Amino acid sequence: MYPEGEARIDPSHPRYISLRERELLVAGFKAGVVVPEGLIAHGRGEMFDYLFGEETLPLALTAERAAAAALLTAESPVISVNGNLAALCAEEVVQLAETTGARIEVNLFHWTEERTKSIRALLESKGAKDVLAECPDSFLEGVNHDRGKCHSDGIFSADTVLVPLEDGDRANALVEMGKTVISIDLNPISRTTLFSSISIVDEVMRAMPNLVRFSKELAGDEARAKSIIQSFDNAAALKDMYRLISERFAQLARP
Ligand code: PTJ
Repeated sequence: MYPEGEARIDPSHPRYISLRERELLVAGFKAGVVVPEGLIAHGRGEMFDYLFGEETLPLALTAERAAAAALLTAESPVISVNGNLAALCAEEVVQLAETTGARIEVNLFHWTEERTKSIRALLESKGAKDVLAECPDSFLEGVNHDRGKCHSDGIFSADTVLVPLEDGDRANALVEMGKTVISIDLNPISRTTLFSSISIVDEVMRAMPNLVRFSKELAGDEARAKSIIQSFDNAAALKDMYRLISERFAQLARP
């Protein structure tokens, strides 16, 4: 789908992965999947990724394992897909839905029927089945923008929702409804990260394959999955993350 972008970047470039990711988003923008605001959002994320050395921290891996366990043991899990996630990780969304039995729902901040259709088509081209997209028939209370539009047999009735690159309002509304909310957001102090039940502070293109891997590893071992969830403490994990970031700066500040 993205020959133009892929052809321009030489894999020997030291920032190849990051540059390729940008090209995927630009191609997604040209295809009507990503909104211009999505390009800005990505830049905000990249800035935070420098704090983590552009790699998955062990703390993030622990959250990813707990998230996979939560999706596997949920009654009605849903993966919420926006434009950026579709452009970057469509295949992993489909794989994760397959390994965890989660439904896929297209949910947009900058909502248009046309975009929901394009994103559904992109997911289907990667093998997704039964994607909830057009014609949302429910609305989340407490969300005063289009992100509140959802499907009654998807996000509205789900017990566990994975929300990559989210805004805080909806994450909070979903938690208020009693759902387990799993976020993926590079900003360690965003409202989404602070409100979520399991906050994955990692780059989405690193986090999603990890979720797929962990869900394959844990599939069929419900006891282990449940014990992983029980021993995971989100608030403590975030505090450890803040400590790690401050230590990194303290080290840099040493004479
Ligand atoms: O497709 P739509 O219409 O639903 O719109 C999607 C965007 C992303 C434009 C919309 O959700 C939005 O405006 O998001 P925000 O409020 O800018 O939040 C995006 C969050 O995701 C920020 O905290 C970023 O740090 C973070 N982020 C951006 N890119 C990545 C990321 N986190 C992980 N991986 C990334 N690649």
